[in-house]
Amino acid sequence: RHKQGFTVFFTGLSGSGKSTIANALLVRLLELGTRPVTLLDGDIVRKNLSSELGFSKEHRDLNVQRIGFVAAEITKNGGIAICAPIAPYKGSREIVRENVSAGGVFVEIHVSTPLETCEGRDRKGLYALARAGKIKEFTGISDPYEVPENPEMRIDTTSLPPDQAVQQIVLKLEALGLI
Ligand code: GGZ
Repeated sequence: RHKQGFTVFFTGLSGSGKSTIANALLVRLLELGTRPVTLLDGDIVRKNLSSELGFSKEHRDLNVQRIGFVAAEITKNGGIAICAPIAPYKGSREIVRENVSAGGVFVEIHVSTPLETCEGRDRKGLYALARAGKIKEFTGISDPYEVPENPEMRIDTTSLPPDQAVQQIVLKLEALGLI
């Protein structure tokens, strides 16, 4: 039972709630204890695996492919990978989907919290810096975000607490027969 590995791949704007939900989902899946769980969060990956990369399209694509490679390896070996990069480009997300699907199940979750909410929160002050032109190529302000067309789920955190978001995801994973 539950031998198939899978990847939960969150994509969305900075401040959309990806990291918060990913961390809460990690805790929940560890509690269930069915398989080893690895979290590949955007900023942690950038500090370690992708420390030399910037935010051009080429560098973002490279960053997302690296995350996808690690997630595919984990999935192929029967584990659970949780990824939470912005991953703004459709083509890049599709390549990750193909790689992961070769050895398990790919679950794409668009954290669709609108820009107004993300910018209104501005927890790290990055949107203010981006508006002031102090951060170039900032996703949603001066750089594109290509909205996923067929994600397995969409979650808008504007008025949804993290534990309720996690509950919806757990139900989806159960419906897919993964947990
Ligand atoms: C977007 C940026 C940028 C620019 C720095 N654009 O909310 P955060 O701060 O903690 O997470 C964001 C993170 C984005 O890195 P990712 O690896 O997830 O992006 S991608 O998937 O596109 O490779 C944000 C911070 O880095 N950050 N500069 N210009 N976000």
